[in-house]
Amino acid sequence: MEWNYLTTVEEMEADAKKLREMGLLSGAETWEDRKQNQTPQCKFGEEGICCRICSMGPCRITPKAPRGICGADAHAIAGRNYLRFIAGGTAAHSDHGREICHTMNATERDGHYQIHDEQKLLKLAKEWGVETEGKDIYDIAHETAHVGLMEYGKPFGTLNFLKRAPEERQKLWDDLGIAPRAVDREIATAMHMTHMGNSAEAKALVTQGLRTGLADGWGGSMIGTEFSDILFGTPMPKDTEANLGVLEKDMVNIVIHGHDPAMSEMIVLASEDKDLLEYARTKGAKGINIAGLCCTANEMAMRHGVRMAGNFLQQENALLTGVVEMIAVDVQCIFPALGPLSECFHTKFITTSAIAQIPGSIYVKFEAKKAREQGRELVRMAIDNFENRDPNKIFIPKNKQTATVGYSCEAIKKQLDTVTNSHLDELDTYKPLIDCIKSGVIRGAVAIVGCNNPKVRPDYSHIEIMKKLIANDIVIVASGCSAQAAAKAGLLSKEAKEICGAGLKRVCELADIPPILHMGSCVDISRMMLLATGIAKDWGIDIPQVPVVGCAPEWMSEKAVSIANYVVATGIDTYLGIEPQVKGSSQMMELITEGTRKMVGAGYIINKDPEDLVNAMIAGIEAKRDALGI
Ligand code: SF4
Ligand code: MSK
Repeated sequence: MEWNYLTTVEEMEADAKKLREMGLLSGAETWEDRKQNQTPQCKFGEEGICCRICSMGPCRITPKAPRGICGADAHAIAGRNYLRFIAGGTAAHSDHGREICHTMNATERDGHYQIHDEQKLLKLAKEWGVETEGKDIYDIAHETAHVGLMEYGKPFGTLNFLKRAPEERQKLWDDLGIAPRAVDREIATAMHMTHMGNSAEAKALVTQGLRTGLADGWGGSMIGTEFSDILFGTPMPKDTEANLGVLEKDMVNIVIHGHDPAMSEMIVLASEDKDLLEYARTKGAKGINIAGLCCTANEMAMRHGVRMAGNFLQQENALLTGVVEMIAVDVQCIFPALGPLSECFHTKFITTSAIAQIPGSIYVKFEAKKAREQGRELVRMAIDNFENRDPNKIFIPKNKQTATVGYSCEAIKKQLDTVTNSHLDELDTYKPLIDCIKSGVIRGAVAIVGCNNPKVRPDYSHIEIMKKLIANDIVIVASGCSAQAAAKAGLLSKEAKEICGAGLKRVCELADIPPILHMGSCVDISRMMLLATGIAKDWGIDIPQVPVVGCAPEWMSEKAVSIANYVVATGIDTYLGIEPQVKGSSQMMELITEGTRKMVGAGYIINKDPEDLVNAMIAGIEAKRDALGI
């Protein structure tokens, strides 16, 4: 039977168009308007050959002027810009992880934050050598948080989590000198190397890029993920819904946006408080509806089933519906445009972190020791704002899809156990998945991650690439805004098995999973590194041999380049639909595509055409299968 349940990109674009037209009546502008004003974009910036890291500049490279005033050539300038990009991304992910450590350090048995996964905490404490015998779980939490915090600045040694990688990888990283030391040390080294008058050699800059990226993926991000699981619970499959249709006309709508789950956790809890629900009713609302954007949405969807209003380029559209009483943000991927945009509506724009202070917002600094009360105050403020809606400005698109989210590594293994008649000693293994890959029932796996980018048609590449991969029996793990693109289309629903190849469809039926597994937020790409590691270890091969690749078809942020670097350094080829800004240097282009392959066994494959990109991925996976003789 033909299954015709997906929401198409055309339908999403029609919703966006209508919202934009409505917005224009209220004086609102969106990224589409601003993009037009920014076109054409600066070619020197696009090619990475503009340098402004000292005040002798800015210098830009042309055939007539092949060197900056200090003598830096295109390779030096593009390489330094690239490394600074990575350092920015690593800093953002890792500082997020550090904040979560502080939140864990603030946990108390009767406090605002508590421990929700004691087993995971005990396991981590043991891994890190924290004594657990006869100790209160909260003392263990605080000591483990201290060890986590030391990972950012310890003076000696390398990061603790590197020991989780396959031994071949660890040795390779040591031999190449890219095993990251403390997280902050690698970011500082990257900034120091790129200061005026230091490294001008492209290869040295790319090598430090790999080490800085590893400090993110096997450091800051992995800490963020592990500690979030301990604090808020390790995700298990949950049903939810996605797209702007999750906003409710008759309810108080609060949109949470950003990355750090600590603040939004308190808003979600407050929205369930009976007295606040009653208060909302006294104001004429039928209830309190929390909806998420970007990675905060992923965090809350996979632990609470909170519905997802959309991904990165949908943040303005959420406000344009005219029914958002409050948008509360934490850190990262927040458009400064939300300030002026919220003023076109009744929406209260709340910033909560000193890291992301934005004009036009109300700044409520979130503090772990007051968090529960602060969450309640914000919800109350949103309820009070319900009566200020302008009925003439309301349009809620109908489109929404069901989705199953929350496939942590633990959840994937648990689900796989349902397909085999595993003996107890076979539990906690990826062997059923490996058997499926070996037999060809599943050809391989792709990790699809990353943002939207106005340089390409939003969501189109994500969705088209995913559809073709699953039709070719390739299972997908997804995170971040890519996972939300899939959710909006309906590809995270179990029914999406109907558009899979026969092999993957059968696996989805047996394991009761969707063909695209939602693994969480951007920091949760660290989960994907552990998944690849687990498969390689259980298979008995090195990571680059596994028929698994990564893909970021619409990436835009510094964080994405940091991610791409740790994925490549982990030995996983990474397919990009947006070009890194280094094209002005032939050396840099060679280094990021082929040079890293010689070092770590993986590199970038770059193609702006989604059809060509997905075909290259399928060919890449088949080549890995051939090499294994399967
Ligand atoms: Fe120009 Fe060199 Fe200064 Fe860069 S570091 S701005 S290339 S003089
Ligand atoms: S939110 S980094 S736009 S994936 Fe993690 Fe989305 Fe990219 Fe932000």
